[in-house]
Amino acid sequence: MTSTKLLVGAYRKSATKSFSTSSASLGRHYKLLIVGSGSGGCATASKFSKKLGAGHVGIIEPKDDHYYQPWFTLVGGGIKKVEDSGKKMSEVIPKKADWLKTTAEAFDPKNCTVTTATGEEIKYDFLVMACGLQLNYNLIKGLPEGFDKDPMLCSNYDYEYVQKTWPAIQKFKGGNAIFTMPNTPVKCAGAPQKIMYLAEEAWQKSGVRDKSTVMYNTSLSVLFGVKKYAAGLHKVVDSRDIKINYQRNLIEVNTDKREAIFQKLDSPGETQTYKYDFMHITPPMSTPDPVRKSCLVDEAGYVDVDQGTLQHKKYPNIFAIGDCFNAPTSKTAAAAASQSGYLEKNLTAVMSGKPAYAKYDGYTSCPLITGREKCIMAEFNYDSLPLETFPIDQGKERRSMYHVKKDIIPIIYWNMMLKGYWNGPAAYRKLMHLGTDGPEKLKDSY
Ligand code: UQ1
Repeated sequence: MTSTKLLVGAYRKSATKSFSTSSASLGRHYKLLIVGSGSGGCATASKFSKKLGAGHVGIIEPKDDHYYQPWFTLVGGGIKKVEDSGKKMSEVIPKKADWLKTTAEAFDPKNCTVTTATGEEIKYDFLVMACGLQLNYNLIKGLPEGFDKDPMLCSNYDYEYVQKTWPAIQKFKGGNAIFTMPNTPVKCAGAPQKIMYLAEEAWQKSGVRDKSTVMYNTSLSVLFGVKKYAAGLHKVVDSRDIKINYQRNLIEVNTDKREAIFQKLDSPGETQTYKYDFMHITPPMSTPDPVRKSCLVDEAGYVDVDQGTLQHKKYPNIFAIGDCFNAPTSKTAAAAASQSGYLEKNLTAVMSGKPAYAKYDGYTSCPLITGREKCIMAEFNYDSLPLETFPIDQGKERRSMYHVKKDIIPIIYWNMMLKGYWNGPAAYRKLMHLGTDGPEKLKDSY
């Protein structure tokens, strides 16, 4: 896996101005500094560099490439190519923003500075934390090295390991196929099971399904947190004879014996060992180490914001967007898109001396692919109530929703969201429900 540290200080000529912190002049000061150029960071940089003009927005990001991570499910399922999942960072960071190609190592919110890996202190008037989540494969004994030893271990969450998924699915000749979900919040909580449905379907077609047990070993005690979509998923699981083992948290992989050891969260101190012939692993995740160790986070290690305004609870000139904060919604790019609209309003207000006023409702969406050409399009809010865009029942498997996910949303993502022009589908939801009782009415029946 690429270490972010290795990239620190690297300097690449690119379309977007990029600064190595070692070669640029010291003592820089930005009106708005953004930490991270994932989906939330880019959308924010686009919106505010247009408003504030060139030279006033800085964005700290060490990586060379930006990946559209929802694509990885399709790569693992043999539907899309990994090469098409990303673009050069220089192409997605807006031209009017300064790209600081390094990592943020320390935060001093009282003095409004961020110290980078090269020791530069960058000053800001306003800070947006958009640093996402880090993948902690190393917290599972036997990983990450196990991925190099066993071709039947794969993981859609990582650019390298996702490339093992489809070959492993094709190689599987029967036995135990295990799909895991860890004991931490993850980005896209549906992804650990989407790949299971794609794999199971492939095994039905290749004829190995009758010789195999397909298991979803999840740390949670429910299949999905929203009743309506959990009901739809349970129908899928039952009809396809998939076994769900609740409260099982993967702690060790022994590649020599092909054994996976799970902590039994319902019987403290006990473990359970499963033989595996194929395993898809979703790793534990956390905010990046420097953020997790900073004073910006709550006890659980997430940036501590007001769940409505996304403003930091202690430092009013700091906001957060995307996967890194502690508001209780499901972490997805769709959530970040919706948040970007509220963040724009609130940060603009605070920049002109007014209070933050716009209240994010927790909107998030998870296109739950259940097979090639099938998808349950979950959309919901903080109260786990469905907030559906289309005037159809999205709790059922639908071909139309599969094509929305596979063909339409990537176009929206690259051409609208990253450029600051997509705040989620809320406006379209109202339009789509004109002439019906509307989603508000539908909500009552859930
Ligand atoms: C969405 O807005 C979005 O942001 C770009 C996604 O990102 C990957 C999504 O997956 C989804 C589902 C949405 C919601 C949009 C529609 C049309 C339901």
